[in-house]
Amino acid sequence: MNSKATETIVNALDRFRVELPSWGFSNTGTRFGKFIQAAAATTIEEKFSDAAHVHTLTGACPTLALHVQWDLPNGASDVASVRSLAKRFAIRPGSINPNIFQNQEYKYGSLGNPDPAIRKMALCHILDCVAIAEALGSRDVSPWFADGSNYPGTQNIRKRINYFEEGLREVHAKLKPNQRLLIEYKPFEPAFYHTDIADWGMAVLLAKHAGPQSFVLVDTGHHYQSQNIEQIVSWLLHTKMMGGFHFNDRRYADDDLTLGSIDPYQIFRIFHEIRMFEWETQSNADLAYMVDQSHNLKGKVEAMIQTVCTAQELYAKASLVDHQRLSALQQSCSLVDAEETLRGAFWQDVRPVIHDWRKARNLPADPMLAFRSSGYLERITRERAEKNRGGGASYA
Ligand code: RM4
Ligand code: MN
Ligand code: MN
Repeated sequence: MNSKATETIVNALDRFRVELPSWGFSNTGTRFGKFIQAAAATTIEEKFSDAAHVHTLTGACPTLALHVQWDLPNGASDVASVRSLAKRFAIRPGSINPNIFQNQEYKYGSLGNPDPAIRKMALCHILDCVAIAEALGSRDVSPWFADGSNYPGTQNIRKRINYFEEGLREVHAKLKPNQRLLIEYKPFEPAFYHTDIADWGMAVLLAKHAGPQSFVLVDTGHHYQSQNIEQIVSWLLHTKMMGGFHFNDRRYADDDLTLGSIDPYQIFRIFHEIRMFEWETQSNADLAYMVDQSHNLKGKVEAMIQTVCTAQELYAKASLVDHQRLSALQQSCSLVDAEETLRGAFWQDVRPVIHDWRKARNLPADPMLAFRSSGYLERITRERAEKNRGGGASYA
C-alpha cells in the first residue's frame, strides 16, 4: 500500500469511534429462551468492566450505551453510581436507551397505546431518561418503540400516529440544547402486522414533527430483505436527518449477528456513502456509530472485539475510495470503471496498516490475540460463573 493510502487509513482510524451496548455483554436471548454464559455480565459494573477491556484492546470504543431499565433500574438515583463507574473504568456513558417495551403495561403499546394513562407512563419514563442523559453528560436519547399490532383492524393506525406526534414533541421540548433525540424504526417484531414506526420515512416525519434536535437512527437489522440501506443513509444525509447507527448483521430478520459476518460489503457501502458525502460537502457527518448486537452463541467479549475490528477494517476500506476519480467516472457514466473503483477499495487488505496503526498508538497489534492471552476471560468466568447459574432475573 502506498504512503498516501496508509495516511488516509491512519487518519480515518484516528477519527473512527464506535459505541458499545451494555446489553451486548449480558445474557440475552431469542424468543425461545436464553443460553447462559458463565462469563456474561450481570451487573452494570461488569458491563463497564467488559466495555473498558474492549476499549483498552482496540482504542476505538470510549463510550457505553446504557439501557435504563436494565442498567439504572432505580432511574435517577443510580446516576451517581454510574458516574463513579464511568470514572473508575474510564468509559463515558453513551446513548441513553429508554425501555418502553418490557413492562406488562406496554402489551398494546407505549406512546402509541390507546390508553392515555399508559401513554403518560411511557412519556414519563422517556422524560426521566432525558434527565438521566443530561446528568450523565450523554448527548443522545434513543428510544426504540416496540409499538404496533398483530392483526389487521385491531388498532387505529392514524390515531396512533397522532399519539406518537404528541408524545415525541413533548420529549423534544425537554431536551437541552446539546441533546438529540434519535428515532429508531423497525418494520417487524415484536409486532407483526404493523409497527408504528416501521421505516425511515415514518421516522423522518415524526422527527421533523418533534423538532430540530430529532434525527433518525438506522439499525442495520431493521429492514426488509434486500432493502438498499445505503440509499436510505444517503437520503438521510442529504436531508440532514441522519443521527446514528445501530450496527449488526443479519441473514433473515433482526438477527443481531456480529457486524459484517453475513454481508461485509453492505457495511462497506454504507461507510462509503458517508465518506463520499463528507468529501463532497467538506464536512463531518457527526453520526453516532453504535453497536446493537446480541451474542447468544459467541463469547460476549470476543464477539465485541471481532465487531470493533471488523468495523475498523470496513471503515478503513471505505476511506480508500478515490472520491475524485469516482466522481468523474460517475459523471461520465463509466460504469465498469466506477464500480471497479469502489470494489477495488473493498478488496484491499487494510489489516497490515491497521496493525501498524495499533502499534503506533500503543495498542495490541492483534486485539483478539491480546484478549486471549490477557487472562481476562478466565478471571471473569471464575468470578461470574456462580451468579450466572441462576440465569439472571432481568432480560439483559
Ligand atoms: C430492538 C432495537 C433496540 C434495542 C433492543 C434491545 O430490536 O434494536 O435498539 O435496544 O432491540
Ligand atoms: Mn437497535
Ligand atoms: Mn433490533
